Amino acid sequence: MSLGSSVQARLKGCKAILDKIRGLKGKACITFHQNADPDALASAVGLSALIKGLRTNVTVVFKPSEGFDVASKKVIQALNLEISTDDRTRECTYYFIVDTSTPTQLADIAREVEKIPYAVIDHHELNELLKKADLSLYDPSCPSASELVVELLMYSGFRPPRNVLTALITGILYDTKFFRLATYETFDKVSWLMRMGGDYLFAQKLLSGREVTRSEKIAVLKGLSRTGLYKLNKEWILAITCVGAHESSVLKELIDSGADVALAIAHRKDKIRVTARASRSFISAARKPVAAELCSYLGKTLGGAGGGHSGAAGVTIPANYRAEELLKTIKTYFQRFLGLKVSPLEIGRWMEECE
Ligand SMILES: [Mn+2]
Repeated sequence: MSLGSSVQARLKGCKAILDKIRGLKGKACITFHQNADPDALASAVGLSALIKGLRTNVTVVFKPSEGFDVASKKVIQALNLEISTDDRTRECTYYFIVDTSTPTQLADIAREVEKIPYAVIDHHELNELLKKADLSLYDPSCPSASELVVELLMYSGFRPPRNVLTALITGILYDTKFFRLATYETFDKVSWLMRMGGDYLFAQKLLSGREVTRSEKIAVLKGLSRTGLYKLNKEWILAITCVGAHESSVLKELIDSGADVALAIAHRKDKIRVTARASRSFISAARKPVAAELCSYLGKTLGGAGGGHSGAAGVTIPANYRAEELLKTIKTYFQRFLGLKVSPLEIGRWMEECE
C-alpha cells in the first residue's frame, strides 16, 4: 500500500467513524487487547474523550479484557485518567475495539463483541477482526494506534483535555519505541498534541523511569543462559528460549545482541505462549511481516490464534505440544515461507526447560 492510498483510506475511515459517533445513542463500550500497553490505553482514553465531547448523552465505558500492564498503570495514575468501568446496568449498544488484531486478545470480551456491531481502530499487521467489523480505521503502516485516534481528533475539531493529550503522547512514544519507528506523520501528530496542550516532557519522563525488578533480572538471565541458536541459511541467526515470565525483556536482549529472529516460549496454565521478535534488517530482507506471519502460521497449524506486527508478535497454542514438535513447525515456516533452512548452531537448554 502506498502512503497516498493509505492516507485516503484513513480519511474515509475517520469520516465514517465520526459520523457514527455523532449518531450514537445509549452506551458505547471501548475495549482493547489484554494486558493493555500505553498505546492501547491512550487510544481508548482519547476515543472516550472524543465520544463524550461530541455526544454528551452517551455513556462511555471501558471494557478492559484483562487489565493494564505496569507502564499503563503508571500513566493512569500520574495523569489521573478516568477509566469508567462497566456498571452492567445496560447492554452496550456499540463497541469500539482499539489496538487489537485478534478475538483471542480480547479474552472473555470476545464473546460479547460478537453480538454487537463494532468499529475497529488498529494498526496491527493481519487483523482478524476487520472481517466482521461495521466500520474500521485501519492502517498497518501506522506505528501506533494512538496516532489513528489523534487523526480522528484532528479531523473532528474537538479538543480533549490536557491529561488525555499527554496520554496520547505516551501511547505514541511507547509504540514507536521513542520515535525509532516514527514516520513523518508521527511528528505531525505529536506536534499537534503539544500545540493543543499535551506535555511531551512529562510523557517522556513517565515512560523512561523504568525500574527493573529482581524477578525480571533473573528471568532475563535464565532466558539468555538457556537460549538455543540456529542458523537460517548461512547469514541469519534464530534464537529460541524458554522462560516463565518477562518474555519481552528477554527477547529485547537477544535481538540487541544480534539475533535476527528471537522466540520465547512460556507455559501458561493450560496453554503455551510463544512470543516472537524480528530485527529490522531481517524484516526488510525478507520483505514480509515476519513475526506476525510466523505467529499466525503457528496458530493455524497448531490450533491456536496469533498475530501482531512485523517485528513483534505472539501466539497462544494448546499445552500438549512438545518442544520438538514446535521446533519442527518453526522450521517448516522458515523453509516454506522464506526459503530458509534452519540448522543448529548451538542448541542450548531451551528444549529441556520447556518440557
Ligand atoms: Mn499498538
